[in-house]
Amino acid sequence: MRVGVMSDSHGNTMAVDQAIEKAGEVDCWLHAGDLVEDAEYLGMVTDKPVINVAGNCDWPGSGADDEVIAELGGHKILLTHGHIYGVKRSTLALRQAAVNQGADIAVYGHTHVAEIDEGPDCLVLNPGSVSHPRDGKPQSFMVLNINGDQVKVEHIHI
Ligand SMILES: [Mn+2]
Repeated sequence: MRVGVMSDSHGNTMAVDQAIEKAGEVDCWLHAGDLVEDAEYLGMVTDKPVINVAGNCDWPGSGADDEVIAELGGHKILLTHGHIYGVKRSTLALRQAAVNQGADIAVYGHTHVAEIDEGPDCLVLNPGSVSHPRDGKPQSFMVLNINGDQVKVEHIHI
């Protein structure tokens, strides 16, 4: 299955549209927060299931959870924005939380810097910001190609 992953769109629905177009066919989307409204927009325009969480800019009262475990293609994915795990300093607490909950993939955002960190026990991913990158590179998102145990990550710039 193919899972689209985006984060930190911050109200830029034009960027969301571009990501949808570049992603091609996906089975569902994950949105790692900032903003919940953009995740709702994503679901509306694609007609695909969207799993999403609240970011720090969605606090308080967005109605979305701070973290979710998504079970997709035989994998357990911890989805969270990342601010509650201090990801701007380190992703170690996030990785540990994922492993503690039996997740083999963790997806976060917040830093607006893309990351693919394989590690021994858990694949930690940040798709980058689809709207406001902070790494000097173009806006980006990811697509996970899940085929049994195998997870191939496409990092796509828009
Ligand atoms: Mn944020």
